[in-house]
Amino acid sequence: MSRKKEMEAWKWLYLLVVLMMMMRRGEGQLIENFYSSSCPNVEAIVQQTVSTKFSQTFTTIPATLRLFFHDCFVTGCDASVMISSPNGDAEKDASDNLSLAGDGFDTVIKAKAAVEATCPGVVSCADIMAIAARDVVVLAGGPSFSVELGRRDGLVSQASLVAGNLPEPTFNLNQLTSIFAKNNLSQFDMIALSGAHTVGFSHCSRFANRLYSFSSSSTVDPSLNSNYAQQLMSACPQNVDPSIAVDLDPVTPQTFDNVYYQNLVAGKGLLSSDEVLFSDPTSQPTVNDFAKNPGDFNGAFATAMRKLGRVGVKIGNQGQIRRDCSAFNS
Ligand code: HEM
Ligand SMILES: *[C@@H]1O[C@H](CO)[C@@H](O)[C@H](O)[C@H]1NC(C)=O
Ligand SMILES: CC(=O)N[C@H]1CO[C@H](CO)[C@@H](O)[C@@H]1O
Repeated sequence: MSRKKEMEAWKWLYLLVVLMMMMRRGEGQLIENFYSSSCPNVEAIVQQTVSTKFSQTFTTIPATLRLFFHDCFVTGCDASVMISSPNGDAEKDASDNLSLAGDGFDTVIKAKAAVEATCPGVVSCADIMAIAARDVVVLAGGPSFSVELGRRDGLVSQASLVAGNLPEPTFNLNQLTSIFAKNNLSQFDMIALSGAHTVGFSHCSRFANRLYSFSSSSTVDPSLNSNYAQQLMSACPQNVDPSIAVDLDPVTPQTFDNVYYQNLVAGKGLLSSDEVLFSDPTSQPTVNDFAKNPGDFNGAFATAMRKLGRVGVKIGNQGQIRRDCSAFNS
């Protein structure tokens, strides 16, 4: 090869590498300072709205956190769960979403309105949800972490896409692990994210089988602490009003802490899917560690939330930046 041809070849190789790096960037990457020039105060604006809403009702915390989780597990973190359909067939209308508390939707809609007032048409609803989910954790006393941004809002929201994509409270460890694995989350991440059940409520119907019809040999789930089982039976008598709900964390229901794991060790996990994390010997060591070491839980939770925020994201020119979080742009 002549000297000139060699130079030419190197030049092409260099261009190819640069191009591949640019494509990679456009492909799957979120970045922390995505809005640093287009909407530098976005995080402060969202935080302000979330804390105002929190001062009105504590439900802001669990409702916003669960909304983010459900959004991410169904067609990715793309605010598809926010869409309202006049026909009642959007993602939020699916039976698994029936119990998503209205305060989560309200928080995101208010934060979007505040952001639009300063930076119209720039910040996605999906990013606002991710920031708000972090902010509620911090407001309840949990760990802070930086949120990666650059998500675009999805163009699809269908109730029929929900079934099979969300974990059920009756799942065993393998079922829990595999539904999280489908979303690039490890069993360790799953155990840490379950710690979100340190706040919020569950309706009686989601665990009543543990009290009244557990198995042929025992009507009450033997992994339940017996005093706790008694308490639950009085809060949730058979045929109770379906709107009745009880605290997921009976000890510190309004603090984002590791007491959830101490409850599991004590047989006070409300859902089967909570208690199984302690009763299964595979996950028990991690539960014991999180119960004893709040720092380990906080670190694992923050890492897992960032990973959750990457699930199925749309970036670059995919999707759109919705003007109204509850409707696709027309
Ligand atoms: C590990 C598998 C999980 C299962 C089986 C599960 C199941 C449930 C169920 C059945 C409820 C009660 C809903 C109701 O009756 O209203 C609930 C509530 C809740 N879940 Fe989960 N969940 C899981 C993981 C997660 C994750 C990963 C998060 C967030 C990171 C989360 C956040 C919440 C919150 C905050 C509530 C309380 C909602 C409220 O009070 O409005 N859950 N979950
Ligand atoms: C999981 O990660 C792989 C590799 O980075 C990616 O291609 C895939 O889209 C991710 N899946 C989800 C649900 O985010
Ligand atoms: C909060 C919310 O939008 N919940 C909806 C869930 O789905 C049912 C219908 O299945 C709606 O009636 C709820 O409003």
